[in-house]
Amino acid sequence: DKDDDGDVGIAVKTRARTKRPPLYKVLLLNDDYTPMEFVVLILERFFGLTHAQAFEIMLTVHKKGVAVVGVFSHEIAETKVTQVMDFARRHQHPLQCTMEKE
Ligand code: NFA
Repeated sequence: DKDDDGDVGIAVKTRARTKRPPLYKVLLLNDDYTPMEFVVLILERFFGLTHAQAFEIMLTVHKKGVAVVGVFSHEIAETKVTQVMDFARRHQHPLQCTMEKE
């Protein structure tokens, strides 16, 4: 109370709101031209996958059209997308990589 503080008031508790930052899926899209080995190389180089894991995800993209290659914070996801798009462009492959909020 706003008087002289013997404090006879109502205690109102607020819940500690711990908001986790949103996560983003990084997606790789199929196309008809990018060589399979090039996609495998990208997955090894930028996503730290083993050759076997990289090959498996590459095949999933090839067969299904798209696959999630990893889930990251906004900043890390953006970096991965940029690295993949730059590397593909430098090698003149049309490979597309995007991100979306989980
Ligand atoms: N579809 C491509 C091919 O047959 C391979 C590919 C896989 C491309 C995954 C892009 C992503 N050469």
